[in-house]
Amino acid sequence: MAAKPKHFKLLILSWLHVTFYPSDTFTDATDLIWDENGYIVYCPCMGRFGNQADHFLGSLAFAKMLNRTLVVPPWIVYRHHAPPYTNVHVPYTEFFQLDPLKQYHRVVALEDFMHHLAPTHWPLGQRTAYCFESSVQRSADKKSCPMKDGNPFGPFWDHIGVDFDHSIPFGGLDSCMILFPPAEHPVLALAGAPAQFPVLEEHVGLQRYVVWAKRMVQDGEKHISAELLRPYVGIHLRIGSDWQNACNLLQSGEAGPHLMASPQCVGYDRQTALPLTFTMCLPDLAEILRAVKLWVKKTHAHAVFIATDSESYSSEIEKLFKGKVKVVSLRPDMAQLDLYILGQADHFIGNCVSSFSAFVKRERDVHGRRSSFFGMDYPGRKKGKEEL
Ligand SMILES: Nc1nc2c(ncn2[C@@H]2O[C@H](COP(=O)(O)OP(=O)(O)OP(=O)(O)O)[C@@H](O)[C@H]2O)c(=O)[nH]1
Ligand SMILES: *[C@@H]1O[C@H](CO)[C@@H](O)[C@H](O)[C@H]1NC(C)=O
Repeated sequence: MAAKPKHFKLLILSWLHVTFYPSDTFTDATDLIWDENGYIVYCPCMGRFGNQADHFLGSLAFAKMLNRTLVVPPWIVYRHHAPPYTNVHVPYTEFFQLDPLKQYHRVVALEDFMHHLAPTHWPLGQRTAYCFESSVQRSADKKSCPMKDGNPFGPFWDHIGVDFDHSIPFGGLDSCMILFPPAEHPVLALAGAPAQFPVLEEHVGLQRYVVWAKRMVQDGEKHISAELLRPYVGIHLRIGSDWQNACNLLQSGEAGPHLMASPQCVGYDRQTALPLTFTMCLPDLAEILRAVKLWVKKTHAHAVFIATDSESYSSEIEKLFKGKVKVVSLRPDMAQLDLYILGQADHFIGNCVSSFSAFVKRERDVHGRRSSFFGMDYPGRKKGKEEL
């Protein structure tokens, strides 16, 4: 029965340029027993990877609170600059393992849910959309949930072959538990993640259940041993033109210390949040070199790994160490390879405002590995005076 998704997987992997290993990722259909307490299905329709990951953690917590099984969606990857020039839906299990999530709460991959459970328990003609009353107001007929309006909404549900037959609007997520008992509302299908961005402080620790897939580990470790030397410092440069626009909000005073992922370094409490400087959002070359020099020295690093959304400044960084430190930037087709290698670094310097950096920071925290940010050498402290 698993033949269909496996075959489909090959198609995805062919453009991701990942080696295909026989799958350990698809659940044996026999483990799938219908959960009488119901399911939550959602589209990770906001943002790219970092945003989707934040939303995933919150959704996991929400499913646990409602005691419904979370249907784990694929990652939506926007391949508009390169083949296949569309959205690609990459199963969760391409990057991470499903089983560790089960230590926290019941989950099923969306692909498995659609293949094994939906035909009997969520059949055609009985698919209800649940959405906020406010979004119904925006729909064409003012009655339906606009589940498939626009990109990425339409392509997501089309990808799994879902059309909605009914709509049930509701006021807010906290009313779901009372309004929708699972006996009458077995599958809560939501237009977006039942979660906040950035991830709430109390859900940051759920990162421990997000464990890399074996093939990601193999691929990542192969690069680390072939191209890097330990100890190495990993840095994330989020400096491209889209990012410059976001950081300009700080320059113009339109944003306070809480801008996107920044609570991770300035603190979650608005009252006590540390200042968020422009350099923290958009480090210039001088700051990049300063921070790299500091942490290479402190960790006695032999290599620097650069993940970047645009420029790598690798020749400038090489010059800084007069060729004595190996400088590596892979610019992989698949951003997750950068994430993996940053996660394994002996020290990580991230961008406090970026949710891509936040993914790495959370993972490193789980494993007790040290991180800092550009413009903030000691996260959560105003001045980096304390010793390591
Ligand atoms: N390979 C690679 N891709 C990156 C890097 N930095 C950013 N990107 C790409 O840019 C995307 C940025 O979006 P997010 O992952 O949501 O992270 P973010 O930095 O909070 O950015 P916004 O969502 O644009 O606010 C990532 O998902 C990657 O696709 C990097 O260092 N390496
Ligand atoms: C939660 O759901 C599971 C699985 O359906 C069920 O066994 C369990 O009794 C439920 N717990 C509560 C507190 O309702």
